[in-house]
Amino acid sequence: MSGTKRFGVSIDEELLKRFDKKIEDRSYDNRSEAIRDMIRDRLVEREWEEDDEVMGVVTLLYDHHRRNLSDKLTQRQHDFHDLIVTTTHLHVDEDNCLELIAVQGKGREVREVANELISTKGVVHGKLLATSTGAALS
Ligand code: NI
Repeated sequence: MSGTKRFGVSIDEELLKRFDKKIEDRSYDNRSEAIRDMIRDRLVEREWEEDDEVMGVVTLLYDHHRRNLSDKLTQRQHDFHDLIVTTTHLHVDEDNCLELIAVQGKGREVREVANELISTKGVVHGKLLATSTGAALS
């Protein structure tokens, strides 16, 4: 990590008031950490836009009684085995399963595997959490 620099920012008073309220709601102790997080968040978005190496987590909620669904999801994960880092399966209750699938690869490939899994018929709720390898953030 490189050294820390301080810089001043001119900002509209009303906008700053709204910003302070927002960061207070999110439990930030100070503006600096909130601003650093916003910058990192934008940099991560940029990694995805630029099709850089990224990481993500796909969540899939489904009823395992649904015919062939578990097999289909497993097959799709094997189809993309080079992008899947790990999978965790939680038996939420007697019917519902939640899978957490960590994926790594180029932004476009990771989005593709996420879309393939989430759009599988029978998946009740699916989401892609888009994050980073961290290589460009430190
Ligand atoms: Ni299960």
